[in-house]
Amino acid sequence: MKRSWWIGAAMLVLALASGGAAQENVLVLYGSPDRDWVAAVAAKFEKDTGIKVQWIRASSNEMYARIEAEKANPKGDVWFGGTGDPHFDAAEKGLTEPYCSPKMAELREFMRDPIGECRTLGLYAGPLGWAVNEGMLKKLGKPMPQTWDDLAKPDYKGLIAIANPNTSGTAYTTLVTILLMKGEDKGWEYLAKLHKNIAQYTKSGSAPGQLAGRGEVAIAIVFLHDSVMFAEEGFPVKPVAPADGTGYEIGGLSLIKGAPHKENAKKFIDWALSPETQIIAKDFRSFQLQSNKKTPLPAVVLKHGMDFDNVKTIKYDFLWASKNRDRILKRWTEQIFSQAR
Ligand code: S7P
Repeated sequence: MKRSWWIGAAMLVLALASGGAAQENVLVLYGSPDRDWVAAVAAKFEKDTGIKVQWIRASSNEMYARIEAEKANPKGDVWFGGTGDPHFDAAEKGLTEPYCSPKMAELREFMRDPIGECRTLGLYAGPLGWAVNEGMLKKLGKPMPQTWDDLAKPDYKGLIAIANPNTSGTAYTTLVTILLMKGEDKGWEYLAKLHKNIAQYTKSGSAPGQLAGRGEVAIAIVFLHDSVMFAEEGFPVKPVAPADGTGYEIGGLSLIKGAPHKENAKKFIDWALSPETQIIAKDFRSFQLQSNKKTPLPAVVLKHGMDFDNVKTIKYDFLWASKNRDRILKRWTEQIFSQAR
C-alpha cells in the first residue's frame, strides 16, 4: 500500500515535470503582418532561444476574431503585428493583458505605449496611401489622383481595390482615416461614393497592391510600405501619398490574456522589440518604420519619399478608432457594403 502510494506520487511528479517542461519550451505565435516575415521571426526566435514556435498568420481583424473566440480557453501566447486598432480594442475588452517590457525605453516615443498602461506595445508604424498603376491610368486617359476626394470621383469607377475592413486592419484604418478627416456625416457620404468605385474587396490588406500591379485595377488603397514593396518587387505601381493628408498604423504587439506559455511570451516580446530582431523585417520586404530607435528605416522607403517626414499625416485617434470599431464595422457592412456598385 505504502509502496504503491509512493510510486503513484512519483509518477505524478514526473508527469507534471514533463508537462511543465514541454510547456516551457513552446511559444504559440499569432502573427498578422506579411507571412514571410512572420515565418522568419518564428524561425529566428527558435534559433536564438531554443523555444519551439508554433505559429499561424491571419489578417488583423481575422486574428482579433480568433482571439475573441478563444477567450474562454486561450491557445495563443502573443499577438505579433497587425494594425493597432484591433490590438487596442482587444486590450479594452480584456482579451490581452498589459506587459511593460524592459525594452520600452528603447522605442520611438509615439510607439512606446500607444494607449497607455502597457496595454499593447508598438512594433512598427506606417502611413496609409495608394499603389497606382500610372500606365493603366494613362492608357485610360485618367488623371493621377491627388486627394481622397479624387478617389471618389466617377472617373475612377471600377478602377480601385481595397480590402474588406471586417478582415483587414488596413481597410479599417482607411475607414477611420476618412471619418476623422471629414467628420462622421460627410465621411459616411464619402464612403458611400467610394464604394461605387471599388472593383474588388480583398481579404488581406496588401492584396489590392497585386491587383494594381497586374493591371486588374488602377489604384490600390494600401499602406505605403506595402506599396513600396510592390514597386520594389517590379510591379508597375507607384507609391502615392494623398496630398490632403492620411492616417497611419501603429502595428501592435500584445500578450494574450491567459497565455498558456506566459513567460515565453514575455521573452518573445522583449526579443521582438530589439533592433537585432527588427532589422530582419526589411529582408522579407516588410518596410515599416520599426519601433526600436536603433532600427533604421529601410532605405527604399526614403528612395520613394514615403517616410513620415515626407507624407502628410493626420492626427489619427487610436482610442476613438478602437472604441468605435464594432459600430463602424457594423454600419459600413450594413449601409455601404450591402449597396450595389
Ligand atoms: O505586413 C504588412 C502589413 O500591411 O500587414 C499588416 C496587417 O496585418 C495588415 O494586413 P491586413 O489589412 O490584412 O490586416 C500591417 O500591420 C502591416 O503593415
